[in-house]
Amino acid sequence: MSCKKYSFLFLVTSLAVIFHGCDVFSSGDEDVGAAFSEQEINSGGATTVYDAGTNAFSRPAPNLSDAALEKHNAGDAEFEASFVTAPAEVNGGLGPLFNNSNCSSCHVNDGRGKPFFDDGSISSVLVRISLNGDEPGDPIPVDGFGLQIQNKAVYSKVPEADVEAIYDYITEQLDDGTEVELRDPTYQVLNPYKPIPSNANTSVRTAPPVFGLGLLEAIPEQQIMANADPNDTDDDGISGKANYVMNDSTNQRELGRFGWKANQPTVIQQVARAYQQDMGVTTPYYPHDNDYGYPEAEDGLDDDPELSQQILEQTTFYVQTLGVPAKRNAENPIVKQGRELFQQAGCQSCHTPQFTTSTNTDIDALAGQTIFPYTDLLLHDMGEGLADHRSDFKASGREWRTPPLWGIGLVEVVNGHQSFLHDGRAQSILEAILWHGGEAQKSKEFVKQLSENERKALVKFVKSI
Ligand code: HEC
Ligand code: HEC
Ligand SMILES: [Ca+2]
Ligand SMILES: [Ca+2]
Ligand SMILES: [Ca+2]
Repeated sequence: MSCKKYSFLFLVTSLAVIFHGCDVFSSGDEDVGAAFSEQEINSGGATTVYDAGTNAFSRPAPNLSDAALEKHNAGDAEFEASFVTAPAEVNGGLGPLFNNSNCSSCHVNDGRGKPFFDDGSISSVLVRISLNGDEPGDPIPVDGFGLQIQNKAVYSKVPEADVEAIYDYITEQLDDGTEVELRDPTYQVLNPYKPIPSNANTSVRTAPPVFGLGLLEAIPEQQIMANADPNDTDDDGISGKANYVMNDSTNQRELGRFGWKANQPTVIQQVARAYQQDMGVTTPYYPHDNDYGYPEAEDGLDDDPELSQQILEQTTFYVQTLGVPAKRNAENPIVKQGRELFQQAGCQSCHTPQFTTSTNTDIDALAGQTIFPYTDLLLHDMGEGLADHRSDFKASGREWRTPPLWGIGLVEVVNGHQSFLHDGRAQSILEAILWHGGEAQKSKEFVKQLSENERKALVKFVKSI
């Protein structure tokens, strides 16, 4: 090979590097922001998985031991298992009242449920009910209905009620004149088996994704409390309040972390509640049918608990050890610009980027991981537009837990729809942002005055998380 050719090649390569460099480091005349670190790209630390397809939420954490992986796989099968009317040889005990017959029909592909079908009929959502109003307090069950409406029942039994959504559309005008349509739902409880008291409050919830939950459970409480500012003493307009909820296995109040109002303290309690309330399946954790004075909720069989402690623990382990998808498009300059705008808008006051899990965890693979979930796991007043007027322990009728944003850009490919916020009303990231009010009003106003390109950059960043 001649020397000439070599230097020519060298010239071409260095030019390419220079042009590539320009592309990455500048857009117009401004610096668009720093590169993402290796740590930030691996959102789940050593539990990170590199799959941006339909199975992105369904991969086991790659750092599980062989024994842990075996338990995870057993739980995977349980998560998919459909339950049937008792008595049955396998997976008996469904209902008599229930919302769905398996976990994965609501948490589709370990992801997000679809809120309502186009005709307004219910899909993978559930409706909480209680006598609570706006003021914080322990949930008060409604006689004959309890704390959740079961809209299905096994053969020959009568479900509690149906629920339907009616969608209206309201227009939000951005500062540059662009109009964005927001889907505004009204819910109706239809055909109750007996009248529902007029002072009962309901709250519609969609099924959130279930990966990375063991990591969120392993964040030390002090790290979460360090961001709490319930009386807004630093006067930045953001409070951040911890929910304290009942741990039914210890009968102690504990920090709530799971559910849209952080009303569950641990993954195992959330899963045991799902078996009991969503599927009507009893476990040693909740050995009784979900009966609150409605005889149809009893199967009359002496078969409780219908599910063993071992299976309950396997299913719990499964959701605790699902890996977190890696950040996508980290090299894209627009994504870097979007991160700057995210910070300028103050989104990170609630969507806290980073935590490190405890070094002392029951599950080895989850210990000491630096993670990027983009949630503070605290409650915030989100304004009247999102209020459900139904309190849940310390959460008022206007407060919601900041949801994690990791993987949110993959919902479309995993679930084939985009439905965001607690009841799935928002059909795009921008719509979700425009519903933000209350403590997040300033962030929303900031987004409204952005140019079209800046809005796109912000959304592209959120979708890369
Ligand atoms: C009828 C639909 C439905 C079924 C069936 C269902 N879930 Fe859920 N799941 C939900 C909804 C809705 C929420 C949010 C509840 C809330 O905010 O109050 C949820 C929340 C959760 C959470 C907390 C997630 C978070 O980020 O806070 C976990 C874990 C979970 N479910 C696991 C399960 C498991 C395991 C099963 C099966 C045993 C199951 N679910 C069955 C709808 C369902
Ligand atoms: C005051 C705290 C707060 C601030 C500031 C805030 N958010 Fe949120 N965010 C929340 C809460 C709480 C919810 C859940 C509300 C609900 O479901 O009703 C949420 C929901 C979302 C969702 C939907 C998540 C899901 O899982 O459905 C997105 C996307 C989002 N926020 C992005 C942003 C962006 C971008 C900003 C900055 C422009 C921002 N948020 C600022 C608290 C905040
Ligand atoms: Ca049962
Ligand atoms: Ca009920
Ligand atoms: Ca504050």
